[in-house]
Amino acid sequence: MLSSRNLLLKTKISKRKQSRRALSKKPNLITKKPKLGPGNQESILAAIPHLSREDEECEEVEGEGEDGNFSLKGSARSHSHGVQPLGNLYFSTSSINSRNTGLGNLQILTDELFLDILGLLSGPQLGVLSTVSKSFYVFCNHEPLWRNLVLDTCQNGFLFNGSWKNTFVCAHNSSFNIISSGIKVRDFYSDYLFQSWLCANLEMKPEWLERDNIVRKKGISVEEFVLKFEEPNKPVLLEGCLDKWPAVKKWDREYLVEVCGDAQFSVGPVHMKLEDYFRYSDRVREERPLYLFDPKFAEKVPKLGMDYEVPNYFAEDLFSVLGNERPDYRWIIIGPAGSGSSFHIDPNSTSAWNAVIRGSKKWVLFPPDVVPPGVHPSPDGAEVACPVSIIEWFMNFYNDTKSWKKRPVECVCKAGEVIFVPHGWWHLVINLEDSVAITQNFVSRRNLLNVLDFLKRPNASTLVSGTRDRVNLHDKFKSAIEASLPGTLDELKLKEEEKKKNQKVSFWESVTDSKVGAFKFSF
Ligand SMILES: O=C(O)CCC(=O)C(=O)O
Repeated sequence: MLSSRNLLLKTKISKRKQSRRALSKKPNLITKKPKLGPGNQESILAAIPHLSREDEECEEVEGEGEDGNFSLKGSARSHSHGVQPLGNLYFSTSSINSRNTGLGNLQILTDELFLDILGLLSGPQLGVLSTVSKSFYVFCNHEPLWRNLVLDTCQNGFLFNGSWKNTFVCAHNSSFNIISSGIKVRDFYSDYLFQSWLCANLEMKPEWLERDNIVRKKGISVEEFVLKFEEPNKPVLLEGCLDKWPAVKKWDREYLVEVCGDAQFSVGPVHMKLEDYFRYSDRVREERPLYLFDPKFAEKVPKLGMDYEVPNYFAEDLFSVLGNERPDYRWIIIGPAGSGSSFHIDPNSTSAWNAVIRGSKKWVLFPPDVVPPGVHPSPDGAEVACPVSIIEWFMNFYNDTKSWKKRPVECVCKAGEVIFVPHGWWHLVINLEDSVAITQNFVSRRNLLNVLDFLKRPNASTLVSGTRDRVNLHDKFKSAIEASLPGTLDELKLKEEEKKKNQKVSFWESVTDSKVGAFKFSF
């Protein structure tokens, strides 16, 4: 039995990517990981003491990289099937990779491709295949395969049972309960499978959290907020504006579970009771935990809607002219440490506020003209490819931002604080502890023309989100604004033209010497 061990990691982690729709507020879309290009397949050069011994049961792994580079979570357990990074093969005396011997002719397939093929199979088929060889056993027990099976087959929720495989088996045959945590396979090396385990077990490094360069304000007036932040479209962290929210006092776990009762909330592609979600989030250890992200929470549990009120700064919400036809606009967000939202831009070109009620969140924001490193939007902006997990982005790309001219705006937003996310800004969020938050997206006069332009884009049917009638949203919204606020659009257009004219003048003034009417040159 092994107990605590120090990992000696010298890693160059392979950069895995996943695709997701960028502009929908659905952080847990289950999407396929695109194949990695050769440039991304650097192996992990690691010297990890061999953790794989058959018969070992869940030894705890502790410690920090030799060079202080990576820390594993205190409760981290070694890979349940003993998978090691490929670099370890070079330190092995046997130089056998049982991944290959056990796959036979299929060993030429990449791990991603092989897993994609296994992803086409049913649970029973995977179970049978896992008996073919030790290598098949490891691949067929890869937890994300079972997670997808559970999410595909248990639309009405699931009772998490320690692992996704156990959960699947118990959901389909409640008398059957697998207790074993699995067999360790000796000499199995795979960067791809190892990375998944590593990302699930890594602690956020202190240096990823220390940069806090957002502007913080307490008690500013609405006018100041509009002038200094909303008008120039800049993020700000607002302190002290949730002081009167009953939610801040009341929303501990016991209260929420009681008040929510049997209400079913959206968790990725499934719906589940809050109590069942907590059962999952307390037990799970995965690189991208499912996030509870529900746009109808206040309709489902009206008491939740009564426990908070929109801060004054965001009171104007012009989508409300659409009544019930407005796109989704408010969400309760609940998730464990490590859950969060990978890089995206908010839907329909709206701005947002996000209020933390419990826990804390690390934010990284890039302005609209800067695509974050490691993020690849499709030309029409409808799809984004980015690393599979948020922690993977930090491992592989965070350091790149240090040398960028336009460095991101960053902060840790704690319970009781609210962040303003201006429209068009890329943002990534990771929960540092179990967190509960409320977020709302809104359109004010400052952003109305821009939202209307967005809704009118030729590919509105793929870009617009949060509503069924994506194509007609522009016309409906415009007509409703004209009916409820006559003259507003003309007024705003006039103002915008004035602004453009002034900008032109000031640019002209900046390149000419206005007194002599000649160009200014500087050599
Ligand atoms: O995970 C979070 O709290 C952030 C959510 C988010 O980015 C969003 O609602 O756009």
